[in-house]
Amino acid sequence: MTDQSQIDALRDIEISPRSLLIDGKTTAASDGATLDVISPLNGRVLTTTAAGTADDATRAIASARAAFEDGRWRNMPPAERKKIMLKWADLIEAEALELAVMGVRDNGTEIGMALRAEPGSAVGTLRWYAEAIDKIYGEIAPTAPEFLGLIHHEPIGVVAAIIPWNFPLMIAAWKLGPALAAGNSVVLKPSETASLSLIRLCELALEAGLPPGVLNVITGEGRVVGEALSTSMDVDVIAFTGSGGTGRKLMMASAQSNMKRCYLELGGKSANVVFADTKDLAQAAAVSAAGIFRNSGQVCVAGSRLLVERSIHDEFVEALGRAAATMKVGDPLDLSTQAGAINNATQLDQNLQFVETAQAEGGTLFQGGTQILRNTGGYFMEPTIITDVAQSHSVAQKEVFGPVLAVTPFDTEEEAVRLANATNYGLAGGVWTNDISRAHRMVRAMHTGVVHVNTYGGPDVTVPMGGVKQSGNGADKSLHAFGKFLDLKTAWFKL
Ligand code: TXE
Repeated sequence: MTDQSQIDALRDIEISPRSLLIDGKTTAASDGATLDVISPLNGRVLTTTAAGTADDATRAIASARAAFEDGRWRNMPPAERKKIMLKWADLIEAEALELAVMGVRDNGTEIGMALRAEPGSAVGTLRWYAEAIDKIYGEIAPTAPEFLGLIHHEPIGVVAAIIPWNFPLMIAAWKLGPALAAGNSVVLKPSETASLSLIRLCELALEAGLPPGVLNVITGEGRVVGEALSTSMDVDVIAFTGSGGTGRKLMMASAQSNMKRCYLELGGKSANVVFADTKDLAQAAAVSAAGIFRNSGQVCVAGSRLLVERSIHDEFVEALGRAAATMKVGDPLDLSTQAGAINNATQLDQNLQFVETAQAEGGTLFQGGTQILRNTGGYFMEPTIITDVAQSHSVAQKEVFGPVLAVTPFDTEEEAVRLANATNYGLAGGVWTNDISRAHRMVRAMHTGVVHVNTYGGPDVTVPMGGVKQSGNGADKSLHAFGKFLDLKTAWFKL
């Protein structure tokens, strides 16, 4: 168990400037430029990272390609690769506290959640995929006797993993685990506003024995290095989590270059549907509050639309409001904090703007809605509940990615389904009911990648996580994630 004094001992330690990682070596950007890392805890410069250039991205891609072509990783016996990945997970686990604190100072997530969801989750994910390395078999097709049809699974080549800021280690591990376990090489691009712990996580891979060039890290601006990766003729796969706008650019860049595969996880506007027959409404309210307000709503699957049966609407919103009001928002490095900082100033402004627009469009500000703890210099916002939201309102259609919940009542199951599906997104959702048949009907009817039933959040690495509609394509997690990083090859023999 971590105690507060261990965290406090790390909260102010100096973080040295971070470099790129190309071909196993740390290196400055080709033009020497750096980016300031601003801490959302106090608005101050924490350190700098290298502002990679397009040339740097090209060098990293070339290094990844060379590593792939000479087979230093993909042709290593599976048991050896497994050993290296397991050792990597051990090294991350040994540094979990340092990684979590550095990550929180960089991205603002509350430390209690960061410890579990960042190094904790990354370790579990990497171990899970490492264990799978020597358990993926080819297939023999059921052919006529004079033929033999073999199906091989082959690594694809160079994967560009483009990572967002909300859970950098967890989400990176969802890409790195299956991509590396499958034998590919990777160029990883962290977010400008959450790169520090992720760079360290990748350095640990080298310390664990991952051969140079197999994993390269390019920090810098998305429009520079991200674009260089997406337009490259020598990247085979993009594995991305981030905004829909960037997702579109990646698909266009793919079409205009080498038609590389683009796997996109683009967030959502997930409906959390509460029926009046829910067994424990108080618990449903508490879990629903956590499902939108933890990490200040900066969670791709956040239950950001509450659809609640009209007969319990007022009672439920009151209960949820009480749960939200008692959540401790503030110092992300305090173990008792339940919602930390907003990652960056732009995101905070955007959140506040959503609240204004929601009211202008006819919504009612039930609770919250303002920036708090200004004296810290950091970016904090109250958990916010907006009622009387119609599905046409922006707050019901657009991802806020902040602690803002939009509430809409419904009268029938049919109406609940219609409202739940009435957005362009389809990442996640929730259903609360004591009627097992209704729960199954809702799971079938909700057009999303994940449906939580009588809970919200927390599915582990054993199950896929990915969106439908404009929430993206191609799932992270589970054995299905290998499909993104392995090609099928048929060998057809005449016997
Ligand atoms: O995302 P971007 P931002 C949503 C959320 C949030 C909004 C903006 O709604 O408010 O996106 O966040 C890299 N080519 N999500 O600005 O820009 C960028 O450097 C290639 C939802 O951070 O999409 C970073 O590494 N790459 C979400 C990554 O893309 C580019 C998580 C994501 O940044 C690029 C985060 C380009 N042209 C934000 N431009 C989720 N699905 O959970 C930027 N990048």
